[in-house]
Amino acid sequence: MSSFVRPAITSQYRAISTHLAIAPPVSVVIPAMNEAENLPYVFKTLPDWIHEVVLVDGNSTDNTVEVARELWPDVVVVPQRGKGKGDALIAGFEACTGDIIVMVDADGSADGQEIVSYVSALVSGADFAKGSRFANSGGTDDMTPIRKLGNWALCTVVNKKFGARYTDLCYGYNAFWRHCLDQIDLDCTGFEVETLMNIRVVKAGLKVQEIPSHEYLRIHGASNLRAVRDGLRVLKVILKERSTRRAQRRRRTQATMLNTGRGEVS
Ligand SMILES: Nc1nc2c(ncn2[C@@H]2O[C@H](COP(=O)(O)OP(=O)(O)OP(=O)(O)O)[C@@H](O)[C@H]2O)c(=O)[nH]1
Ligand SMILES: [Mg+2]
Repeated sequence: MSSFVRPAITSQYRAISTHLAIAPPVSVVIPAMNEAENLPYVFKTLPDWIHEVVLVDGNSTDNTVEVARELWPDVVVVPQRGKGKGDALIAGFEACTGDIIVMVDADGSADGQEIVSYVSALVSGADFAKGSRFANSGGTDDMTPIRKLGNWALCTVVNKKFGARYTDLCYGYNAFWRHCLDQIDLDCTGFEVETLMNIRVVKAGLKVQEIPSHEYLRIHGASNLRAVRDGLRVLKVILKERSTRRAQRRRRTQATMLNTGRGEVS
């Protein structure tokens, strides 16, 4: 008789589509500043297999928090200490308890039904599932031609400078395994957060999979993004990340030369 004892199943698999069952719990982080009118559209599209929803409230002056609690009674509300979307997301990530974290905007522009595609990529081996409006079958109803041009130019610079192969850069619909956070150490406050994540995952050598995504029009209210101001902040992040990469390379070369006795460093 065989002495093999089947190991106990510690985590429960659950179906997230007709083709896929997963074990890891999935957290959804929603940064929201005065989005009460949009939240019904956002929550309506979220799948019911989500482990938790973390809403980071940017000191909303409307009833964003009350509406969120009404729509999703178990919602975890994180009051934002600082300012900006980046600051909100960092606070939200800290509060998540799931193994997988999905970022979803609260303006009704993201379809929660796409989460299954992001999660599928992650459980199939990707570390970071990056939404793209310009990958095949992605799209946007929301971007003006000038914003498309700016995004394309910044994306081209990132691809060239960091060896990435992105088709989109400044897009807020992404998902990743929680362990990525240890490797990308986020430290920014504004809309440049998405670019910073996209650069740091490449610098950290993480496996990135682009997910075609459709961005719908913001349903109610006005955008908090200012194309020129925020475009410049994105450019600043790219240049800063580039110079720290150069400094890291220099330090590595110097260390190698010292170790091999091929040079002296002053
Ligand atoms: N908590 C919090 N959320 C914010 C802050 N700034 C923006 N957000 C949220 O971040 C999400 C994206 O912001 P939007 O204003 O839609 O900006 P965007 O999607 O980049 O730009 P558009 O394409 O023009 O809509 C929305 O859910 C906002 O409510 C902030 O300072 N704090
Ligand atoms: Mg938006």
